[in-house]
Amino acid sequence: MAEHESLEFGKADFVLLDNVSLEEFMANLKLRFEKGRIYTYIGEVVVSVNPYRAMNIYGRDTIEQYKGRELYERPPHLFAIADAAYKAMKRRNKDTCIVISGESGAGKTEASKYIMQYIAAITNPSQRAEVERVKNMLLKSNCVLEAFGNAKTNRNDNSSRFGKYMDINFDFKGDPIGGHINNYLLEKSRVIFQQEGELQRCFKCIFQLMKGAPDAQLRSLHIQRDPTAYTYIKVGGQIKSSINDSADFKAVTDAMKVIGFTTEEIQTVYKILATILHLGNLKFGSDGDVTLIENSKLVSILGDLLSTKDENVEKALLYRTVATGRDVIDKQHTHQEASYGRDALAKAIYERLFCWIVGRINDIIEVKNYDVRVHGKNTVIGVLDIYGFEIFQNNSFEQFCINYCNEKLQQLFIQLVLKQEQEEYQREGIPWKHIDYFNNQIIVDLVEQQHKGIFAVLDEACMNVGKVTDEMFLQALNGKLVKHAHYTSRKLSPTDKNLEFDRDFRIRHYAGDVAYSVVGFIDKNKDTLFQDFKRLLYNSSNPVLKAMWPEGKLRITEVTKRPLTAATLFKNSMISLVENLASKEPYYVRCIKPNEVKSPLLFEHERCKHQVEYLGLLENVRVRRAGFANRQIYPRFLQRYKMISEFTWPNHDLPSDKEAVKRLLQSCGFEHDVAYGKTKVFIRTPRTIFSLEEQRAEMVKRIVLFLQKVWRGTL
Ligand code: AD9
Ligand code: MG
Repeated sequence: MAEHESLEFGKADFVLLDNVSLEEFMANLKLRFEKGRIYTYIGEVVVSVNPYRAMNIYGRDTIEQYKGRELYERPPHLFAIADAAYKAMKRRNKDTCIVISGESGAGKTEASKYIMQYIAAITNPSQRAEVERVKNMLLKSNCVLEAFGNAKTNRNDNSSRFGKYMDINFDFKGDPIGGHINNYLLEKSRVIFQQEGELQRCFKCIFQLMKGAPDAQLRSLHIQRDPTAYTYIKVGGQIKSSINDSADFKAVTDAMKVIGFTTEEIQTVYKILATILHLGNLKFGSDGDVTLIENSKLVSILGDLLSTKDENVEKALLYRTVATGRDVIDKQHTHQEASYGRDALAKAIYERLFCWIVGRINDIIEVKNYDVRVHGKNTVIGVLDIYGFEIFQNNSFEQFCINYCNEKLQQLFIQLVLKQEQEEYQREGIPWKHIDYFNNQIIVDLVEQQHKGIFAVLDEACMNVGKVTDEMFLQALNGKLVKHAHYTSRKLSPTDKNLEFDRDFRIRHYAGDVAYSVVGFIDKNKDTLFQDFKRLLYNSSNPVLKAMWPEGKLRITEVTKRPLTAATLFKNSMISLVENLASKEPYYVRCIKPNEVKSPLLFEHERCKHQVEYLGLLENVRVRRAGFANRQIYPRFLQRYKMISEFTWPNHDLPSDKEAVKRLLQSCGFEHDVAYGKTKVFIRTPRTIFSLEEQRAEMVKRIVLFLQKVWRGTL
């Protein structure tokens, strides 16, 4: 427990509060925020409040202060938790993970970067060139992923629009030797549309290209510097570039080079961005029954950028090849289908580009030539930085997935921190007053349960052969979930003033109520991209582009399988993410956003209180306070510490190991700080463990000296 700070900064660990009440918790959080102490512990959990200003607490000297130290020795910091995860990994050969959670704009991505910087700074003392190279690439990959996966939203100027889980692999010396990134559902609808009237922008890389690329490069891409010239990115209304776009373009391009992207690959990346901008400007018209492209000049630009013939581009935009029995025919799109196809193409090539970038980074950073027999066990630290819970003016399928993901992570926190802990005390017969918390499993089930869950109902609607509308999907939901305590809609609660539209359904999430508009759910879930586009891209003479679209190889008659829906893919990826995290030793960073206006001075009491409540922090303090920092089964405890007591060294004659441990702890004066369970001894404060460790080290030294004397015959 961190007690070393002066009380004028408040309590460094919420466990030390005099009374565990919401008022005291909030008062302490506020005091610390105002005094510039943005981190506070709950045992080993770090609570962080976004300072919204540059803090001088991440430099080299601070890193040195935390390196190799125990949590309680220094003021609370992300570095301490990173060090704890690192030590657990190195000393005990454990895979660990750091789960960073909190709502949009709370500081998760910044925290994940500081954690990675810390790990990079404390490893590889011998400056091995290969390890330096890996570290550099791991850090540089952040810059590239942020450019392609982040965007300005009305909640955060640099909002992650994808989820990221990064494993860092270590060798037996504890030095990073590689890594792997898993990315989760990119909000690709942002490519073609950003909510109007808000501070929303398209992905950062688009603006970086426009502002930062040299004239010649832009000319070759047929791109103007003026964002208002492009339909897709001017929808949001906020088209001002940010100050950094130009410098960032250079930094991102350099980072891609350092990571190992070839010149051709980098050029293709920017060609794809240009393709998207041009696609947005493509207009369809009609001549009688025939659908036409009005600005056909763009077709030849697209042909040029995609390294394919103009007529192929035109055909893919206007026709669809369909197999009817044995015949294959070209069916012309209606005006509406053509527009749909164009937008689907823009979104799909962006998403594919993003996944390809992640894949390329993985190819380069993955651990190579590692032989367990030579190098020992390869362990990992995983860092999870995923989109935070969000509520916009208009919430759609993407927000639904993002908020479901946050429900899953909250459930993991409950499982690991609240539930398991209490269950163990009960199992072991330790006197325990149960601490109540809201278990959100019911909401997780509401979304993911087979047959009855919202995803299942959505998938069923999408399976129907006939035309199913979003409204029909809503009706199906209303029918299935009429009695669910966390679900409602205008139809089910006609007098509810907070439900504005007929098209909305509302979920009572653990973090608050969110109304989702069903408009677009069916389309986004089906996520159809006409096969013709896949073939178009696969047949490009640009090998990089071609490699991104391997499925374009299939002829129309060979495509039989219906692809998995977006919801099913996302659900499966979340389930495996949670399984992966649960298999590691978890460390938590809980981020809080102090205000909505990005101010370093404002601590909005109600906003913060709401977050503290839904993150379950008070319950966390209660469990922690009533709980024990360390537990060990009796034989293992004895094995480690028996030498520090005359009653147990070298062997004990007590009736059981439990009795022996009792006697040992009594003789050392730790009786007040422990409890005896059926199979384990529970130790309340870490200090007791450290003290036992010190005494053990001292005794081991003496025993070794003694034995040396015996051997030398000098005793
Ligand atoms: V989202 O779910 O991706 O929309 P995050 O990731 O939680 O969100 P982010 O880390 O991007 O939020 O933080 C938002 C902004 O707060 C940053 O761009 C910084 O301007 C600011 N911030 C966050 N943490 C710190 C910090 N430790 N020091 C200084 C910070 N500024
Ligand atoms: Mg983020």
